[in-house]
Amino acid sequence: MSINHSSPSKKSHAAGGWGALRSCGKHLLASGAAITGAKTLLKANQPDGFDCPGCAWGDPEHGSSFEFCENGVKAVAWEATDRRATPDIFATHTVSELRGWSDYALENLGRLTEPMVYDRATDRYVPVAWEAAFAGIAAELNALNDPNEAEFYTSGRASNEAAFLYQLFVRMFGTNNFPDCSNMCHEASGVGLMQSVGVGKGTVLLEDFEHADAIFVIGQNPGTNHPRMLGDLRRAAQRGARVVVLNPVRERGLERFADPQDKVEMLRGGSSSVASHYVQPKLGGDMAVIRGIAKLIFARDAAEIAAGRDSLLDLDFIATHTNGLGDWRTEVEATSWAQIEDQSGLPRAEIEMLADVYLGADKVIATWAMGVTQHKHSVATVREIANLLLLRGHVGREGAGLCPVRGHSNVQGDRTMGINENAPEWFIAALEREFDLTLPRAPGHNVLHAINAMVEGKSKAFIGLGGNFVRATPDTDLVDAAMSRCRLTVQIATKPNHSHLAPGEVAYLLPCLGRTEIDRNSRRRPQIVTVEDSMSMVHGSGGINRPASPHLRSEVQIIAGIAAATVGSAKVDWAAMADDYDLVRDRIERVIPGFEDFNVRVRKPRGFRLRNAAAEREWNTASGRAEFSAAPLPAEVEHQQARHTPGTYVLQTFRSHDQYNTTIYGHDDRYRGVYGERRVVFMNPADIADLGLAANAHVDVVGDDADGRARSAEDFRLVAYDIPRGCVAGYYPELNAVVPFSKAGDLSDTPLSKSVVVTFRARAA
Ligand SMILES: Nc1nc2c(c(=O)[nH]1)N[C@H]1C(S)=C(S)[C@@H](COP(=O)(O)OP(=O)(O)OC[C@H]3O[C@@H](n4cnc5c(=O)[nH]c(N)nc54)[C@H](O)[C@@H]3O)O[C@H]1N2
Ligand SMILES: Nc1nc2c(c(=O)[nH]1)N[C@H]1C(S)=C(S)[C@@H](COP(=O)(O)OP(=O)(O)OC[C@H]3O[C@@H](n4cnc5c(=O)[nH]c(N)nc54)[C@H](O)[C@@H]3O)O[C@H]1N2
Ligand SMILES: [Mo]
Repeated sequence: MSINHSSPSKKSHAAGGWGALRSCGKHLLASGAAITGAKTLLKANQPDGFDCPGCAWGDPEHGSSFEFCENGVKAVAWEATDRRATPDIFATHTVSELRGWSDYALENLGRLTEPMVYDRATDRYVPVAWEAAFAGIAAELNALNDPNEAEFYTSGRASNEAAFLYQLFVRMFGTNNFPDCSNMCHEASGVGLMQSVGVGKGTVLLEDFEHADAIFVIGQNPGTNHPRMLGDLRRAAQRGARVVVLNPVRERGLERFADPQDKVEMLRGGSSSVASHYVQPKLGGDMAVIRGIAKLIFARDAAEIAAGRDSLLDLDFIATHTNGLGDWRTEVEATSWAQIEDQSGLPRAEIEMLADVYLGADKVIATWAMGVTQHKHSVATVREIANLLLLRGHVGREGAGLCPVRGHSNVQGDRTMGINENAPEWFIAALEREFDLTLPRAPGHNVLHAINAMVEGKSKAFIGLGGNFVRATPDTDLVDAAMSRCRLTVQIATKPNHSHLAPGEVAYLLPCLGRTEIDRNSRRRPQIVTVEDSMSMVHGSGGINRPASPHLRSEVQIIAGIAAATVGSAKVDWAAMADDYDLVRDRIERVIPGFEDFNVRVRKPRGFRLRNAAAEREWNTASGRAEFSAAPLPAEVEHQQARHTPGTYVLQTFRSHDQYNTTIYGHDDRYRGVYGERRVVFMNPADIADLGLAANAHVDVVGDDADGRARSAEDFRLVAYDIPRGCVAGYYPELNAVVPFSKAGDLSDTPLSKSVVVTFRARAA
C-alpha cells in the first residue's frame, strides 16, 4: 500500500504531459497525416464532428473545446493516414508472403482502397466489382446446408445503424450466430450486472464523477486505454475525493498525471497525483479483496449495533430494494482471513484501509475493465463489486454507482442493437412484428462456440464486420488454420490484418469508410451514424475527411448489398435504408424502447441518454429487487494453484501504450519504460532469480498443454518489474499463442486472458 501526496515537480514520472504531446506529434507525422490529422482532431467528440474511434469513455456536457487525448490522436491519425493498401500492393505480395509480416507492418500498408477477391491460383487478392462480390457471397451463403454453418462476427466499432441492419440480415438469413468482440471483453460485466441489478450496463453518468467521494478503479489502465477518464479522476482527486486503485501492476498514469489541457501545469512541468491509495493484489485476487472489505464492514457493523449505535449499512435501501443480503453475509462470515489474504495477495491491514475509505465516503463509484472480466470467476467478481455498493445504497443516486468502462467505442451500442447470440424474446418478437418476419429463436454462437465450430469443420463461412478475429482470439495458430479451412471468408475492414491472410476457399476483402470520413449518399447528402458510450449516451457521428478512396462504401451500404443479394428485398428495402440512415433509425425507434424521436434527439449536441432502470432504482430482475450474490470464493485461483508446481506462473496479457487491441501503432510502452520492442515479460526480480536467470535474459513462454495442445511463444526478454510474485505480464496479441481456447470464464465464456498458466524455457544467450 502506498499513499501518494501531490508534489510540485515530477515531470519525468508523470503520465500525460509533454511526453504525450511529443508522442502525438510523432504519430501524426508518422501516419503522413499531419495536416488533415490536426484538422480532424479538432472535430473528434464535438457536437458536429465524429465519435472518436479510440474508446467508449463519455463526452463532457460542455465540451466546447477539444478534449486532448494522446491515444485518441493515434486512433484518428491511424485511420486518417495518407498510406494506401492498393491493389498494386496486393499484386506485388502474395498472401503467403504477407503472412510473414508483423501486425504493425500489415496495418502500416495503410487504408484498403478497393474490394478484392482471393485468387488461389496466384495466391493474391485481386480487385472485384462490388456487385460481383455481393453476388458471390450470396451464392456461397445460400449454398450452405444450414444457415447455422455461418458465423457473423462483429467488432465494436460498427455504428448502431450498421449493427442493426447486420443483425436483421443475419436473423433473416436464419441464424443467431453472433460472436462479437464483447465476448472477449466485458461479457462478464453484462452477465453479472444483469443478475445483480437487472441491467447489463453501467449505472453512472460522467457527471457522477464530479460528486463521488470515493472511486474504486479496479483492474483497469486508463492512462493508456481511457486517457480522458484520467482527467475526470484527477479532477475528483483535486477536490478531495479518494481514488483507490486495485492493480497488480503499478501503472504510472494512475499514480501521477499531467493534464496536457492544463496550460499552467504543462508550463510548470507539474503533475498531480491521481490515486490516493494504490494496492497490488495478485492476479484474480479482486473478489477476495472485496470480500475482505465486506467482512470488515459486517464485523464493524455488528460492533456498532452492539454498542447501541446506528448500523453502518443502508438498512432502508436494503429492505426496500434488495434481496439475499443474509445469504451473502453468511458466506462472507464463513470465508477465512487466511483464504482472503492468500487469494488476494494483500495483508489484512491494506484491506482495512480500503474498508476505511469505503465507509468514510457518502458516494462511491466502482469502475473496472479487463483486469476484472478476463478471469474464470469474473461474473462472481463483478457481482461481489455490486454487492459491496449495494450494502450502502451506492446504486441509483448522484455521485455513486457501477461503471464497467467499455472498450471499443460502440461495443455497448452494438449489443443494444441486437448483436447478441441469445437476444431476449421481446427483441426478436419486435423485429418480427416490424418487418413481418419469422425469425429463429435457438441461441447461436459466441466467440468460443464459433471457434469450436470452425475447428470441428461444422461452421463453413465466416463474415467479419471489422476486427481481427484470428489475432484477437486465443490459440492463434489453431484459429488461423480453422479460418483458412472455411469455404467462405468475408472481411469488412479499413486496413489489412492477419485475419485477411487466412482466406477461405472463397474469400472477399471489402474496404469500408472509417468514422472520420464523410459518408455521402446518392444525392451527395452527408449521412451521420450513431453510437452509444459507456454511460449509455447515444449521439451522432459524422465524418469530415474525404474518403480514403472513391471506391469505399460505408459499412451500412456493404451490409445492405450483401443482404439484398442473399435474402432479397421483398420484406426489407435494403437499398433505400442504405441511402438514407434516417430510415434505419426510424426502424430502430419502432423496435427498441428508448429510441423515441431518434432522428430528432440524435441531432442535439450531446445526443440523449438511454434510460437505465437500475440508475432509477427499478430492478428488472426476476424478484424485482437488486440481488446480492452469495457465491463462494474460488477454492484456489491460478496463482494459488501455481504454487503446487514449481516454475509455474500466472500471466496476464495486456495492452502497451502504443497499440489499439491488435493494431500496433508503435513499439514503445512509454509509461512502463519499454522502448522499441514488444516481446517482453514483466516479472518480479525475485521470481527472475528463482528461475536462475538475470533480468533481460531471453525466454520462451510455454503454455498449458493439459488439453493435449502444445503451446509456446518464442523469445521474450524478462523485464524486472514491480509486480507481485508468481504473477507476470506481457502483451497481447503476441501472447495469444499461449492462451488456451479450452478454458473460459464461468457464465461469460470469455477467454482467460488475464490468468494464463505458463512456464518459462531459458534460451541460449
Ligand atoms: N489506446 C487504447 N485504448 C483502448 C484499447 C487499446 O488497445 N488501446 N482497447 C480498448 C478495449 S477493446 C478495451 S476492452 C479497453 C481495455 O482497457 P483495460 O482493461 O485498461 O486494458 P488492459 O491493457 O488489458 O489492462 C488491464 C489492466 O488491468 C490490470 N489487471 C490485470 N489483471 C488484473 C487482476 O486480476 N486484478 C486487477 N485488479 N487488475 C488486473 C493490468 O495490470 C492492467 O493495468 O480499452 C479500450 N481502449
Ligand atoms: N490475450 C488477449 N486477447 C484479447 C484481449 C486481451 O486483453 N488479451 N482483449 C480482448 C478484447 S477486450 C477485445 S475488444 C478484442 C478485440 O478484437 P477485435 O475487435 O476483433 O480486434 P481489433 O484489433 O480491435 O480490430 C482491428 C481491425 O479492425 C479493423 N477496423 C478498424 N476500424 C474499422 C472500422 O471502422 N470498420 C471496420 N469494418 N473495420 C475497422 C481494421 O482492419 C483493424 O485491423 O480482443 C480480445 N483479445
Ligand atoms: Mo475490449
